[in-house]
Amino acid sequence: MHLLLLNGPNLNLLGQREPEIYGSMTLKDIESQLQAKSIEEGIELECFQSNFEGALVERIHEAMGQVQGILINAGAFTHTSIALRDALLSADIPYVEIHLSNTHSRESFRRHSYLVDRAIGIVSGFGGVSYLLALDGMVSHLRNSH
Ligand code: CA2
Repeated sequence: MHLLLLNGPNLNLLGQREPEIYGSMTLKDIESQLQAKSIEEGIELECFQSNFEGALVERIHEAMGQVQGILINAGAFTHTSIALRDALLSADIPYVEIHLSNTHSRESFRRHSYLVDRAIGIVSGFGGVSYLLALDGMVSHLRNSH
């Protein structure tokens, strides 16, 4: 099984600012934790972060036919990007939406997601643990549907 972890804008700053909202783990910490779990499960995991919408769209295009599942924290693009939605849907790769914070307990504009209605599921509000739960959910989805 080959999975792709995508992180969107500003998530490269994790651990450096606003720890009360986003926790104190860096993106590298989160990626290492997920890599360790993937190795245990015999899964190949690639990680990619970008602050650019087009770069994320292109990474999704490259994943077509190569990866079986995408774990995505699209950051603020979650709430704005029809382009990311279109890329995910045209790639036809199952995906799980991830958020560190509980997007429903914050400003009302964070309650809308362009991705969630076509996601396998969403994990929101558990800090770095959201990513581990999303990996578990994706693996169980793929193992039970193949
Ligand atoms: O809770 C999440 O994971 C979010 O996707 C994070 C996005 C936010 O726009 C979404 O509504 C919810 C923001 C990521 C900003 O990341 C930072 C990390 C450290 C310091 C400052 C920003």
